[in-house]
Amino acid sequence: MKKLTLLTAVLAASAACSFQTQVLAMEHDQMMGHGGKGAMAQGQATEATHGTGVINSVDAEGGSVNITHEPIPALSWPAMTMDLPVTDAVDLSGVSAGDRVDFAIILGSDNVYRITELKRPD
Ligand SMILES: [Cu+2]
Repeated sequence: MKKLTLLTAVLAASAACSFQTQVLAMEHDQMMGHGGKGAMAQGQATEATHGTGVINSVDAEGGSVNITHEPIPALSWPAMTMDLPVTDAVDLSGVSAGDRVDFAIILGSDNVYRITELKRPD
């Protein structure tokens, strides 16, 4: 009975997850594949890669944005919608949902991609 209750709770929690969360989880799986491979092949990925996209939401407190970016050939990334953390150098007060932005990302030594520059095109 306890197990059943737990299962029900888990299912309820899953159902509460938004469709977007499911999409993100899926894309993250894909990203592990292409992101990891590219990083391995290049060794230290300290050089910034540039991309463009549209901001869907900004989490200034958490230091991340949800962005729908165009393909980034240098990383073998297809166009996708994803959450990307930003570094402390990025001022998120200047961007909001719906903004088209140019950005630079770097793969950290912890294997996490972070936006290091984010700006609206001039
Ligand atoms: Cu992506």
